[in-house]
Amino acid sequence: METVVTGRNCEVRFGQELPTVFIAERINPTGRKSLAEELKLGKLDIVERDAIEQTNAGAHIIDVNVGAVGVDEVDMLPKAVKKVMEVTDRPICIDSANHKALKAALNVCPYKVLINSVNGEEESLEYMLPIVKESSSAVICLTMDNKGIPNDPGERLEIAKRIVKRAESLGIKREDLVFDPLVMGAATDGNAGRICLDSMRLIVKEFGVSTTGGFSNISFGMPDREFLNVNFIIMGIMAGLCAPITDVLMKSLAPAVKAADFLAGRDAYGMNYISMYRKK
Ligand code: THG
Repeated sequence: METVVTGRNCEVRFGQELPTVFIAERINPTGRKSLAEELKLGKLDIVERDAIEQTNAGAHIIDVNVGAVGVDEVDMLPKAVKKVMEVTDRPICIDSANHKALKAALNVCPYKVLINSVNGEEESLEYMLPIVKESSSAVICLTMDNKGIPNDPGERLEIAKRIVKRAESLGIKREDLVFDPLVMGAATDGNAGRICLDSMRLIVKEFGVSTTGGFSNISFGMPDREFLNVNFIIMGIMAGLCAPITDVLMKSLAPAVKAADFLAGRDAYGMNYISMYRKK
């Protein structure tokens, strides 16, 4: 099973048997005051610069999130998506919980995007899944519902089952469902990493689907976040992680992931691993 998304001149594929794909996370005002201030003023200079920088750093897909207090998402999300499409040919991941903003953004994008996200809550299933179907998009599915985020991996799997059932009843294909077993901060819950990866293994075993997750969430409040983030992504790869949402500007990310893909059997004959050394 392979998930496909498209950009202006390219197609990006990911799945259990394919090399890891990076969803670049930096266009997100959460925890980034300068970007939040700019978006409030209706400006897109940082968005433009981030899109270019992340593309040059090896981003496969660009996540676009403009949600912040004082920002009109319905107005700004399509503008940001347009700006990103102007400066990069990469596929886009539209990151918004606001279905009106999501629709507006889809209207300006002629390619197959990744919608971020739907979850197990009735309201989310009701609003988001028809948009996914109508726009022929792929969608990130969060294993949480109206009761919150379960600590038990078996319960996260149950939520995943409900989402698969609902999506398939609308005719959405399984390869267009990308599961996010939810990465929480390890600083506040020392078991967060293990619970997330155990959930991922269960979901992959049950459905064989593609997976993602906000892998930078693991290190909130900790020193040397890059070290923790990269190590957690490496652990994720052995548990079936296909396309982490991550900071592609981290220098140690790409070489570590090339090694992990090879060791996990996702890089036949180590061709990608070897070609990295040829370039050096
Ligand atoms: N799952 C899905 N989507 C998501 C998340 C998820 N989208 C948002 C988020 N979580 C993933 N993206 C980020 C983006 C930035 C950071 C963490 C996750 C981050 N930013 C720095 C901070 O807040 O301290 C600031 C960076 C800077 O200033 O340069 O850590 O879980 N589906």
